[in-house]
Amino acid sequence: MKIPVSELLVRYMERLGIETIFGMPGAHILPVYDSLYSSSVKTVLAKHEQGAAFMACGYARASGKIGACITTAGPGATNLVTGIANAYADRQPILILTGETSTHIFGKGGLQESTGEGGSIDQDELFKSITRYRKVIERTDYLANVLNRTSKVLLSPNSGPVLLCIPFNVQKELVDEDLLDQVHTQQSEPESGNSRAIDALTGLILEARNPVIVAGYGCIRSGAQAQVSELSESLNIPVTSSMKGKGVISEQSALSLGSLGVTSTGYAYKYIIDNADAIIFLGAGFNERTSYLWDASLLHNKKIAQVDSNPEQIDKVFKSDVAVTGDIKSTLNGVLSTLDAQGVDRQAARKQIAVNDPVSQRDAGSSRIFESGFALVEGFYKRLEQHFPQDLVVFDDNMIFAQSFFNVASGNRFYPNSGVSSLGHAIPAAIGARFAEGKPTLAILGDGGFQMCCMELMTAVNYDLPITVVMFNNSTMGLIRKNQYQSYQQRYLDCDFVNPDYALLAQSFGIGFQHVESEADLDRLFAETDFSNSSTLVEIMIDKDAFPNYNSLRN
Ligand SMILES: Cc1ncc(C[n+]2csc(CCOP(=O)(O)OP(=O)(O)O)c2C)c(N)n1
Ligand SMILES: [Mg+2]
Repeated sequence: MKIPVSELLVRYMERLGIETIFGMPGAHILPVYDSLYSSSVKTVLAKHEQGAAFMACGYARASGKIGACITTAGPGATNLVTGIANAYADRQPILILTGETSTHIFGKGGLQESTGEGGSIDQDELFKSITRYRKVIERTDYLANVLNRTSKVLLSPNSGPVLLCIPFNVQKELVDEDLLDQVHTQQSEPESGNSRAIDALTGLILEARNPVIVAGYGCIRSGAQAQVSELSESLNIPVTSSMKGKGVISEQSALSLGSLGVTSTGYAYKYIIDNADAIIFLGAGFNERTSYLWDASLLHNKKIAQVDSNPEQIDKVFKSDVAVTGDIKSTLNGVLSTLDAQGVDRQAARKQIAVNDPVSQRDAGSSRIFESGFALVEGFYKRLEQHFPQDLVVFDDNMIFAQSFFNVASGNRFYPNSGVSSLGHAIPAAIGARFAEGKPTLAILGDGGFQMCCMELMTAVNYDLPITVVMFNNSTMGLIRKNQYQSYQQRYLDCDFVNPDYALLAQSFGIGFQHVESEADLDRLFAETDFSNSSTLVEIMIDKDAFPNYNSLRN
Protein backbone atom coordinates (compact mmCIF):
# COMPACT_ATOMS: atom_id res chain seq x y z
CA MET A 1 0.00 0.00 0.00
CA LYS A 2 1.14 3.54 -0.69
CA ILE A 3 1.37 5.94 2.23
CA PRO A 4 2.71 9.50 2.50
CA VAL A 5 6.32 9.97 3.58
CA SER A 6 5.04 11.77 6.69
CA GLU A 7 3.15 8.62 7.69
CA LEU A 8 6.14 6.42 6.94
CA LEU A 9 8.35 8.55 9.19
CA VAL A 10 5.86 8.28 12.04
CA ARG A 11 5.70 4.50 11.67
CA TYR A 12 9.48 4.43 11.61
CA MET A 13 9.54 6.30 14.94
CA GLU A 14 7.04 3.84 16.39
CA ARG A 15 9.26 0.94 15.34
CA LEU A 16 12.26 2.63 16.95
CA GLY A 17 10.31 2.68 20.22
CA ILE A 18 10.01 6.47 20.30
CA GLU A 19 7.17 7.28 22.69
CA THR A 20 7.28 11.06 22.93
CA ILE A 21 8.31 13.85 20.56
CA PHE A 22 8.95 17.39 21.84
CA GLY A 23 8.59 20.46 19.66
CA MET A 24 6.49 23.15 18.12
CA PRO A 25 4.56 23.05 14.85
CA GLY A 26 4.84 25.41 11.90
CA ALA A 27 3.34 25.29 8.44
CA HIS A 28 6.30 23.48 6.86
CA ILE A 29 6.07 20.44 9.15
CA LEU A 30 2.30 20.12 9.48
CA PRO A 31 2.01 17.00 7.28
CA VAL A 32 4.15 15.09 9.83
CA TYR A 33 2.11 16.54 12.69
CA ASP A 34 -1.02 15.37 10.91
CA SER A 35 0.40 11.85 10.68
CA LEU A 36 1.23 12.02 14.40
CA TYR A 37 -2.44 12.72 15.12
CA SER A 38 -3.36 9.05 15.23
CA SER A 39 0.02 7.66 16.28
CA SER A 40 1.16 6.11 19.57
CA VAL A 41 3.95 8.71 19.59
CA LYS A 42 2.80 11.42 21.99
CA THR A 43 3.50 15.03 20.98
CA VAL A 44 4.56 17.60 23.58
CA LEU A 45 4.28 21.30 22.80
CA ALA A 46 7.19 23.21 24.36
CA LYS A 47 7.33 26.97 24.87
CA HIS A 48 10.55 27.33 22.89
CA GLU A 49 12.34 24.87 20.63
CA GLN A 50 15.46 25.06 22.84
CA GLY A 51 13.28 23.76 25.64
CA ALA A 52 12.03 20.98 23.35
CA ALA A 53 15.63 19.94 22.62
CA PHE A 54 16.56 19.92 26.32
CA MET A 55 13.39 17.93 27.06
CA ALA A 56 14.48 15.34 24.51
CA CYS A 57 17.93 15.25 26.16
CA GLY A 58 16.39 14.77 29.63
CA TYR A 59 14.08 12.10 28.28
CA ALA A 60 16.97 10.22 26.65
CA ARG A 61 19.25 10.50 29.69
CA ALA A 62 16.64 9.31 32.15
CA SER A 63 15.20 6.50 30.04
CA GLY A 64 18.16 5.35 27.94
CA LYS A 65 15.74 5.49 25.00
CA ILE A 66 15.76 7.62 21.87
CA GLY A 67 14.61 11.23 22.39
CA ALA A 68 12.91 13.12 19.58
CA CYS A 69 12.20 16.72 18.55
CA ILE A 70 10.11 18.22 15.78
CA THR A 71 10.12 21.80 14.51
CA THR A 72 9.29 23.88 11.52
CA ALA A 73 11.87 25.23 9.06
CA GLY A 74 13.96 28.35 9.70
CA PRO A 75 13.50 29.78 13.22
CA GLY A 76 12.04 26.56 14.60
CA ALA A 77 15.20 24.71 13.63
CA THR A 78 17.65 27.47 14.58
CA ASN A 79 16.07 27.69 18.04
CA LEU A 80 17.05 24.05 18.61
CA VAL A 81 20.76 24.66 18.23
CA THR A 82 21.98 24.88 21.86
CA GLY A 83 19.90 21.91 22.97
CA ILE A 84 21.15 19.81 20.08
CA ALA A 85 24.74 20.93 20.72
CA ASN A 86 24.19 19.66 24.26
CA ALA A 87 22.98 16.29 22.96
CA TYR A 88 25.95 16.08 20.60
CA ALA A 89 28.46 16.77 23.37
CA ASP A 90 26.71 14.22 25.61
CA ARG A 91 26.30 11.62 22.83
CA GLN A 92 22.55 11.40 23.39
CA PRO A 93 20.43 9.66 20.72
CA ILE A 94 18.05 12.35 19.50
CA LEU A 95 16.05 12.19 16.27
CA ILE A 96 15.16 15.64 14.92
CA LEU A 97 12.57 16.18 12.22
CA THR A 98 12.32 19.62 10.64
CA GLY A 99 10.32 20.97 7.74
CA GLU A 100 11.63 22.86 4.73
CA THR A 101 10.12 24.76 1.82
CA SER A 102 9.01 22.61 -1.13
CA THR A 103 11.83 21.58 -3.48
CA HIS A 104 10.38 23.39 -6.52
CA ILE A 105 10.81 26.74 -4.78
CA PHE A 106 14.37 26.14 -3.49
CA GLY A 107 16.41 29.27 -4.07
CA LYS A 108 13.44 31.49 -4.88
CA GLY A 109 13.09 33.08 -1.47
CA GLY A 110 10.48 30.85 0.12
CA LEU A 111 9.15 31.89 3.54
CA GLN A 112 11.60 30.56 6.16
CA GLU A 113 13.55 28.77 3.43
CA SER A 114 16.76 27.36 4.90
CA THR A 115 18.45 25.74 1.92
CA GLY A 116 21.40 28.12 1.70
CA GLU A 117 20.25 29.04 -1.81
CA GLY A 118 19.15 32.46 -3.00
CA GLY A 119 20.52 34.16 0.10
CA SER A 120 18.61 31.98 2.56
CA ILE A 121 20.24 30.55 5.70
CA ASP A 122 21.86 27.14 5.31
CA GLN A 123 20.32 24.90 7.97
CA ASP A 124 22.31 21.87 6.90
CA GLU A 125 25.59 23.76 7.33
CA LEU A 126 24.39 25.15 10.66
CA PHE A 127 23.83 21.67 12.10
CA LYS A 128 26.93 20.15 10.54
CA SER A 129 29.07 20.23 13.67
CA ILE A 130 26.35 19.19 16.14
CA THR A 131 24.81 16.15 14.48
CA ARG A 132 26.28 12.71 13.80
CA TYR A 133 24.20 12.32 10.67
CA ARG A 134 21.88 14.65 8.81
CA LYS A 135 20.04 14.66 5.50
CA VAL A 136 17.80 16.96 3.52
CA ILE A 137 15.45 14.37 2.03
CA GLU A 138 14.77 15.71 -1.44
CA ARG A 139 13.86 12.35 -3.01
CA THR A 140 12.27 9.15 -1.84
CA ASP A 141 14.29 6.58 -3.78
CA TYR A 142 17.05 6.63 -1.13
CA LEU A 143 14.70 6.83 1.85
CA ALA A 144 15.39 3.28 3.12
CA ASN A 145 19.13 3.99 3.04
CA VAL A 146 18.69 7.26 4.88
CA LEU A 147 16.59 5.61 7.59
CA ASN A 148 19.08 2.76 7.95
CA ARG A 149 21.88 5.25 8.49
CA THR A 150 19.69 7.08 10.97
CA SER A 151 19.04 3.84 12.91
CA LYS A 152 22.73 2.99 12.88
CA VAL A 153 23.61 6.24 14.63
CA LEU A 154 20.65 6.33 17.01
CA LEU A 155 21.11 2.73 18.14
CA SER A 156 24.88 2.95 18.54
CA PRO A 157 26.43 3.06 22.04
CA ASN A 158 28.19 6.25 20.96
CA SER A 159 25.16 7.92 19.59
CA GLY A 160 24.24 11.53 18.96
CA PRO A 161 21.69 13.70 17.20
CA VAL A 162 20.40 12.89 13.72
CA LEU A 163 18.60 15.58 11.74
CA LEU A 164 16.16 14.69 8.98
CA CYS A 165 14.96 17.76 7.11
CA ILE A 166 11.99 17.02 4.89
CA PRO A 167 10.73 19.54 2.32
CA PHE A 168 6.99 20.16 2.49
CA ASN A 169 6.17 18.49 -0.85
CA VAL A 170 8.30 15.43 -0.05
CA GLN A 171 6.40 14.89 3.22
CA LYS A 172 3.26 14.44 1.10
CA GLU A 173 4.76 12.19 -1.59
CA LEU A 174 3.49 8.62 -1.61
CA VAL A 175 5.83 5.68 -1.01
CA ASP A 176 5.37 1.97 -0.59
CA GLU A 177 4.80 1.12 3.10
CA ASP A 178 6.89 -2.08 2.64
CA LEU A 179 9.90 0.18 2.43
CA LEU A 180 10.00 0.06 6.23
CA ASP A 181 10.76 -3.65 6.13
CA GLN A 182 14.15 -2.79 4.64
CA VAL A 183 15.00 -0.63 7.65
CA HIS A 184 16.53 -2.04 10.83
CA THR A 185 15.23 -0.65 14.10
CA GLN A 186 16.57 -3.07 16.71
CA GLN A 187 19.48 -2.42 19.05
CA SER A 188 22.25 -5.00 18.86
CA GLU A 189 23.91 -6.47 21.94
CA PRO A 190 26.63 -4.16 23.32
CA GLU A 191 30.12 -5.47 22.70
CA SER A 192 32.53 -6.12 25.54
CA GLY A 193 36.26 -5.66 25.22
CA ASN A 194 38.15 -8.57 23.68
CA SER A 195 39.24 -11.43 25.93
CA ARG A 196 42.94 -10.53 25.88
CA ALA A 197 42.15 -7.01 27.04
CA ILE A 198 39.84 -8.38 29.75
CA ASP A 199 42.58 -10.73 30.96
CA ALA A 200 45.04 -7.83 31.09
CA LEU A 201 42.56 -5.70 33.03
CA THR A 202 41.88 -8.52 35.49
CA GLY A 203 45.63 -8.97 35.97
CA LEU A 204 46.16 -5.27 36.64
CA ILE A 205 43.35 -5.25 39.22
CA LEU A 206 44.72 -8.32 41.01
CA GLU A 207 48.30 -7.06 41.07
CA ALA A 208 47.49 -3.61 42.42
CA ARG A 209 47.88 -3.15 46.17
CA ASN A 210 45.63 -0.12 46.42
CA PRO A 211 43.64 0.50 43.26
CA VAL A 212 40.94 3.17 42.94
CA ILE A 213 38.06 3.05 40.48
CA VAL A 214 37.06 6.32 38.79
CA ALA A 215 33.49 5.74 37.64
CA GLY A 216 32.06 8.00 34.96
CA TYR A 217 28.86 8.52 33.06
CA GLY A 218 29.76 5.58 30.81
CA CYS A 219 28.85 3.28 33.74
CA ILE A 220 25.39 4.81 33.92
CA ARG A 221 24.89 4.70 30.14
CA SER A 222 25.74 1.05 30.04
CA GLY A 223 23.76 0.21 33.22
CA ALA A 224 26.89 -1.16 34.89
CA GLN A 225 26.12 0.00 38.44
CA ALA A 226 25.68 -3.54 39.82
CA GLN A 227 28.92 -4.73 38.20
CA VAL A 228 30.94 -1.77 39.53
CA SER A 229 29.51 -2.39 43.01
CA GLU A 230 30.30 -6.09 42.87
CA LEU A 231 33.88 -5.49 41.78
CA SER A 232 34.35 -2.79 44.40
CA GLU A 233 32.73 -4.68 47.29
CA SER A 234 34.16 -8.11 46.64
CA LEU A 235 37.76 -6.88 46.28
CA ASN A 236 37.45 -3.89 48.63
CA ILE A 237 38.30 -1.30 45.99
CA PRO A 238 37.27 2.30 46.74
CA VAL A 239 35.35 4.20 44.08
CA THR A 240 35.36 7.87 43.21
CA SER A 241 33.40 9.33 40.34
CA SER A 242 33.35 12.14 37.86
CA MET A 243 30.54 14.65 38.36
CA LYS A 244 28.45 12.69 35.83
CA GLY A 245 29.22 9.40 37.52
CA LYS A 246 27.84 10.40 40.93
CA GLY A 247 25.77 7.55 42.31
CA VAL A 248 27.28 4.71 40.23
CA ILE A 249 27.94 3.14 43.60
CA SER A 250 26.07 4.63 46.53
CA GLU A 251 27.93 7.70 47.73
CA GLN A 252 26.70 6.80 51.20
CA SER A 253 28.70 3.59 51.09
CA ALA A 254 31.96 3.24 53.02
CA LEU A 255 33.78 2.41 49.78
CA SER A 256 32.79 5.68 48.13
CA LEU A 257 35.41 8.41 48.09
CA GLY A 258 32.86 10.96 46.87
CA SER A 259 33.37 12.65 43.56
CA LEU A 260 36.67 13.72 42.09
CA GLY A 261 37.15 17.21 40.74
CA VAL A 262 38.24 20.75 41.23
CA THR A 263 34.89 21.72 42.76
CA SER A 264 34.71 18.71 45.11
CA THR A 265 35.87 18.49 48.73
CA GLY A 266 39.24 17.25 47.57
CA TYR A 267 38.98 14.05 49.58
CA ALA A 268 39.24 11.67 46.62
CA TYR A 269 42.12 13.68 45.15
CA LYS A 270 44.12 13.42 48.36
CA TYR A 271 43.27 9.75 48.77
CA ILE A 272 44.54 8.94 45.27
CA ILE A 273 47.76 10.92 45.68
CA ASP A 274 48.51 9.47 49.13
CA ASN A 275 47.48 5.86 48.60
CA ALA A 276 46.66 4.63 45.14
CA ASP A 277 49.05 2.56 43.06
CA ALA A 278 46.54 1.97 40.24
CA ILE A 279 43.60 3.86 38.78
CA ILE A 280 40.85 2.16 36.82
CA PHE A 281 38.88 4.60 34.70
CA LEU A 282 35.46 3.18 33.84
CA GLY A 283 33.63 5.33 31.29
CA ALA A 284 35.18 8.44 32.77
CA GLY A 285 37.06 11.09 30.85
CA PHE A 286 39.96 12.91 32.46
CA ASN A 287 38.59 16.29 31.61
CA GLU A 288 39.41 19.73 32.98
CA ARG A 289 37.35 19.53 36.14
CA THR A 290 37.70 15.85 37.01
CA SER A 291 41.45 15.92 36.49
CA TYR A 292 42.12 19.12 38.43
CA LEU A 293 43.18 20.73 35.16
CA TRP A 294 45.11 17.63 34.10
CA ASP A 295 47.16 17.56 37.28
CA ALA A 296 49.95 15.08 36.47
CA SER A 297 50.48 14.13 40.12
CA LEU A 298 47.14 12.34 40.11
CA LEU A 299 48.51 9.75 37.69
CA HIS A 300 52.16 9.84 38.70
CA ASN A 301 53.70 6.41 39.41
CA LYS A 302 50.39 4.63 39.07
CA LYS A 303 49.27 1.88 36.76
CA ILE A 304 46.37 3.05 34.67
CA ALA A 305 43.54 1.07 33.14
CA GLN A 306 40.79 2.55 31.03
CA VAL A 307 37.53 1.00 29.82
CA ASP A 308 35.33 3.00 27.47
CA SER A 309 32.88 2.13 24.73
CA ASN A 310 33.94 5.24 22.85
CA PRO A 311 37.30 4.72 21.10
CA GLU A 312 37.79 8.51 20.99
CA GLN A 313 38.07 8.55 24.78
CA ILE A 314 40.83 5.93 24.91
CA ASP A 315 44.25 7.48 25.53
CA LYS A 316 42.78 10.96 24.89
CA VAL A 317 44.80 12.75 27.56
CA PHE A 318 46.84 9.98 29.20
CA LYS A 319 48.43 6.75 28.09
CA SER A 320 46.97 3.76 29.88
CA ASP A 321 48.79 0.53 30.67
CA VAL A 322 45.65 -1.43 29.83
CA ALA A 323 43.03 0.04 27.50
CA VAL A 324 39.75 -1.74 26.78
CA THR A 325 37.38 -0.48 24.14
CA GLY A 326 33.99 -1.94 24.88
CA ASP A 327 30.75 -1.76 26.79
CA ILE A 328 31.46 -1.34 30.50
CA LYS A 329 28.79 -3.68 31.82
CA SER A 330 29.78 -6.55 29.51
CA THR A 331 33.48 -5.90 30.08
CA LEU A 332 33.08 -5.99 33.89
CA ASN A 333 30.98 -9.12 33.61
CA GLY A 334 33.96 -10.49 31.68
CA VAL A 335 36.36 -9.47 34.47
CA LEU A 336 34.16 -10.99 37.18
CA SER A 337 33.83 -14.28 35.34
CA THR A 338 37.58 -14.30 34.59
CA LEU A 339 38.23 -14.01 38.33
CA ASP A 340 36.00 -17.01 38.89
CA ALA A 341 37.42 -18.96 35.95
CA GLN A 342 40.94 -18.39 37.34
CA GLY A 343 39.76 -19.72 40.69
CA VAL A 344 40.59 -16.44 42.46
CA ASP A 345 39.54 -16.47 46.11
CA ARG A 346 37.99 -13.02 46.24
CA GLN A 347 38.07 -12.91 50.02
CA ALA A 348 41.82 -13.53 50.01
CA ALA A 349 42.32 -11.07 47.16
CA ARG A 350 40.66 -8.18 49.02
CA LYS A 351 42.73 -4.99 49.10
CA GLN A 352 43.95 -3.60 52.39
CA ILE A 353 42.67 -0.07 51.91
CA ALA A 354 44.02 2.81 53.94
CA VAL A 355 40.80 4.32 55.30
CA ASN A 356 38.11 2.94 57.54
CA ASP A 357 35.30 5.37 57.09
CA PRO A 358 35.64 7.54 54.01
CA VAL A 359 32.14 9.05 54.25
CA SER A 360 32.69 10.95 57.49
CA GLN A 361 36.24 11.95 56.57
CA ARG A 362 34.97 13.17 53.24
CA ASP A 363 32.20 15.28 54.75
CA ALA A 364 34.59 16.75 57.29
CA GLY A 365 36.70 18.07 54.41
CA SER A 366 33.88 19.88 52.67
CA SER A 367 34.54 23.20 54.37
CA ARG A 368 37.57 23.66 52.14
CA ILE A 369 35.39 24.70 49.20
CA PHE A 370 32.41 26.12 51.02
CA GLU A 371 33.75 28.04 53.96
CA SER A 372 30.64 29.98 54.87
CA GLY A 373 27.34 31.22 53.62
CA PHE A 374 26.09 27.91 52.24
CA ALA A 375 24.56 26.36 55.35
CA LEU A 376 21.06 26.38 53.86
CA VAL A 377 22.28 24.71 50.69
CA GLU A 378 24.02 22.02 52.71
CA GLY A 379 20.94 21.63 54.91
CA PHE A 380 18.77 21.26 51.85
CA TYR A 381 20.88 18.44 50.40
CA LYS A 382 21.15 16.60 53.71
CA ARG A 383 17.38 16.61 54.05
CA LEU A 384 16.99 15.58 50.42
CA GLU A 385 19.18 12.53 51.06
CA GLN A 386 17.08 11.55 54.07
CA HIS A 387 13.76 12.18 52.36
CA PHE A 388 14.65 10.19 49.26
CA PRO A 389 16.59 7.00 49.96
CA GLN A 390 15.64 5.99 46.40
CA ASP A 391 13.62 6.78 43.28
CA LEU A 392 14.59 10.44 43.06
CA VAL A 393 15.61 12.01 39.74
CA VAL A 394 17.63 15.25 39.92
CA PHE A 395 18.66 17.52 37.05
CA ASP A 396 21.11 20.06 38.35
CA ASP A 397 22.52 23.11 36.56
CA ASN A 398 24.38 24.43 39.61
CA MET A 399 26.29 21.20 40.14
CA ILE A 400 29.10 22.36 42.37
CA PHE A 401 26.92 22.52 45.47
CA ALA A 402 25.72 19.00 44.85
CA GLN A 403 29.19 17.71 44.08
CA SER A 404 30.18 18.24 47.69
CA PHE A 405 26.90 18.29 49.59
CA PHE A 406 24.80 15.58 47.96
CA ASN A 407 25.68 11.93 48.56
CA VAL A 408 23.77 10.23 45.77
CA ALA A 409 22.31 6.86 46.77
CA SER A 410 22.47 4.11 44.15
CA GLY A 411 18.66 4.08 43.86
CA ASN A 412 18.64 7.79 43.00
CA ARG A 413 19.71 9.44 39.77
CA PHE A 414 21.76 12.62 39.53
CA TYR A 415 22.08 14.34 36.14
CA PRO A 416 24.39 17.34 36.25
CA ASN A 417 24.29 19.84 33.42
CA SER A 418 27.00 18.32 31.30
CA GLY A 419 27.09 18.47 27.52
CA VAL A 420 27.78 22.11 26.73
CA SER A 421 26.86 23.22 30.29
CA SER A 422 24.28 25.66 29.03
CA LEU A 423 22.10 27.63 31.39
CA GLY A 424 18.40 27.13 30.72
CA HIS A 425 18.71 23.35 30.81
CA ALA A 426 17.49 21.92 34.14
CA ILE A 427 13.78 22.73 33.97
CA PRO A 428 13.10 21.41 30.45
CA ALA A 429 15.43 18.43 30.96
CA ALA A 430 13.57 17.49 34.15
CA ILE A 431 10.27 17.80 32.30
CA GLY A 432 11.56 15.48 29.57
CA ALA A 433 12.69 12.96 32.19
CA ARG A 434 9.34 13.16 33.97
CA PHE A 435 7.64 12.17 30.72
CA ALA A 436 9.88 9.10 30.63
CA GLU A 437 9.49 7.99 34.25
CA GLY A 438 6.85 8.71 36.89
CA LYS A 439 9.40 9.33 39.66
CA PRO A 440 9.71 12.48 41.79
CA THR A 441 11.82 14.80 39.64
CA LEU A 442 13.75 17.90 40.68
CA ALA A 443 15.26 20.69 38.60
CA ILE A 444 17.94 22.55 40.58
CA LEU A 445 19.32 25.82 39.26
CA GLY A 446 20.25 29.42 40.02
CA ASP A 447 18.02 32.43 39.57
CA GLY A 448 19.93 33.45 36.42
CA GLY A 449 19.38 30.03 34.91
CA PHE A 450 15.77 30.04 36.05
CA GLN A 451 15.00 33.22 34.16
CA MET A 452 16.35 31.62 30.99
CA CYS A 453 13.86 28.76 30.94
CA CYS A 454 11.12 29.38 33.50
CA MET A 455 8.34 29.53 30.91
CA GLU A 456 8.83 25.80 30.33
CA LEU A 457 7.30 25.32 33.78
CA MET A 458 4.04 26.08 32.01
CA THR A 459 4.71 23.07 29.79
CA ALA A 460 4.72 20.96 32.95
CA VAL A 461 1.48 22.63 34.04
CA ASN A 462 0.01 22.13 30.58
CA TYR A 463 0.55 18.37 30.73
CA ASP A 464 -0.28 18.03 34.42
CA LEU A 465 3.24 16.85 35.04
CA PRO A 466 4.51 17.33 38.59
CA ILE A 467 8.06 18.61 38.95
CA THR A 468 9.83 20.44 41.77
CA VAL A 469 12.06 23.37 40.86
CA VAL A 470 14.66 24.37 43.44
CA MET A 471 16.09 27.80 42.71
CA PHE A 472 18.94 29.45 44.59
CA ASN A 473 18.17 33.15 44.81
CA ASN A 474 21.24 35.35 45.16
CA SER A 475 20.14 38.07 42.69
CA THR A 476 23.32 37.54 40.75
CA MET A 477 25.11 35.32 38.29
CA GLY A 478 27.03 33.91 41.23
CA LEU A 479 29.79 32.13 39.34
CA ILE A 480 30.51 35.19 37.24
CA ARG A 481 30.56 37.37 40.37
CA LYS A 482 32.96 34.88 41.96
CA ASN A 483 35.35 35.13 39.02
CA GLN A 484 35.17 38.95 39.04
CA TYR A 485 35.84 38.86 42.79
CA GLN A 486 38.78 36.48 42.50
CA SER A 487 40.43 37.65 39.31
CA TYR A 488 39.12 41.10 38.32
CA GLN A 489 39.49 43.17 41.50
CA GLN A 490 35.75 43.09 42.26
CA ARG A 491 34.96 45.09 39.11
CA TYR A 492 31.47 43.58 39.02
CA LEU A 493 29.83 43.96 35.63
CA ASP A 494 26.68 42.30 34.28
CA CYS A 495 26.33 39.81 37.06
CA ASP A 496 23.81 41.38 39.48
CA PHE A 497 20.15 41.69 38.51
CA VAL A 498 16.68 42.24 39.92
CA ASN A 499 14.43 39.24 40.55
CA PRO A 500 10.66 39.11 40.20
CA ASP A 501 8.43 38.26 43.16
CA TYR A 502 8.65 34.47 42.92
CA ALA A 503 5.67 33.84 45.18
CA LEU A 504 3.50 35.77 42.73
CA LEU A 505 5.17 34.09 39.77
CA ALA A 506 4.39 30.64 41.17
CA GLN A 507 0.85 31.71 41.97
CA SER A 508 0.28 32.97 38.43
CA PHE A 509 1.64 29.68 37.05
CA GLY A 510 -0.78 27.81 39.31
CA ILE A 511 1.93 25.88 41.17
CA GLY A 512 2.98 25.60 44.81
CA PHE A 513 5.64 27.82 46.35
CA GLN A 514 8.11 27.52 49.22
CA HIS A 515 10.40 30.31 50.40
CA VAL A 516 13.45 29.22 52.39
CA GLU A 517 15.65 31.51 54.45
CA SER A 518 16.10 29.44 57.61
CA GLU A 519 16.55 25.86 58.79
CA ALA A 520 12.94 25.91 60.00
CA ASP A 521 11.84 26.80 56.46
CA LEU A 522 13.77 23.77 55.20
CA ASP A 523 11.92 21.54 57.67
CA ARG A 524 8.62 23.00 56.51
CA LEU A 525 9.58 22.53 52.86
CA PHE A 526 10.13 18.79 53.34
CA ALA A 527 7.07 18.40 55.56
CA GLU A 528 4.69 20.16 53.19
CA THR A 529 5.90 19.57 49.64
CA ASP A 530 4.27 16.83 47.61
CA PHE A 531 7.19 15.91 45.36
CA SER A 532 5.23 13.21 43.58
CA ASN A 533 1.90 14.70 42.61
CA SER A 534 2.14 18.46 42.26
CA SER A 535 4.55 21.10 40.99
CA THR A 536 6.32 23.45 43.38
CA LEU A 537 8.79 26.28 43.03
CA VAL A 538 11.24 26.35 45.94
CA GLU A 539 13.23 29.56 46.42
CA ILE A 540 16.30 29.19 48.66
CA MET A 541 17.89 32.50 49.60
CA ILE A 542 21.69 32.66 49.52
CA ASP A 543 24.17 35.45 50.04
CA LYS A 544 25.51 36.95 46.81
CA ASP A 545 28.88 37.52 48.49
CA ALA A 546 29.35 33.90 49.55
CA PHE A 547 31.76 32.38 47.05
CA PRO A 548 32.88 28.78 46.73
CA ASN A 549 36.59 28.68 47.37
CA TYR A 550 38.00 27.28 44.14
CA ASN A 551 39.41 28.61 40.93
CA SER A 552 38.72 26.61 37.82
CA LEU A 553 40.53 28.81 35.34
CA ARG A 554 44.09 28.18 34.24
CA ASN A 555 45.90 31.43 33.49
C1 LIG B 1 23.75 29.74 27.93
C2 LIG B 1 24.85 30.13 28.88
N1 LIG B 1 25.24 31.42 28.91
C3 LIG B 1 26.23 31.80 29.77
C4 LIG B 1 26.84 30.88 30.58
C5 LIG B 1 27.98 31.31 31.52
N2 LIG B 1 27.58 31.17 32.93
C6 LIG B 1 27.99 30.12 33.68
S1 LIG B 1 27.44 30.19 35.25
C7 LIG B 1 26.64 31.64 34.95
C8 LIG B 1 25.88 32.32 36.07
C9 LIG B 1 24.74 31.51 36.56
O1 LIG B 1 23.94 32.26 37.44
P1 LIG B 1 22.80 31.56 38.24
O2 LIG B 1 22.02 30.67 37.38
O3 LIG B 1 22.06 32.61 38.97
O4 LIG B 1 23.59 30.60 39.26
P2 LIG B 1 24.55 31.05 40.47
O5 LIG B 1 25.95 30.98 39.94
O6 LIG B 1 24.18 32.42 40.90
O7 LIG B 1 24.31 30.01 41.53
C10 LIG B 1 26.82 32.06 33.63
C11 LIG B 1 26.23 33.30 33.06
C12 LIG B 1 26.40 29.54 30.47
N3 LIG B 1 26.92 28.54 31.20
N4 LIG B 1 25.39 29.20 29.63
MG1 LIG C 1 22.26 33.32 40.90
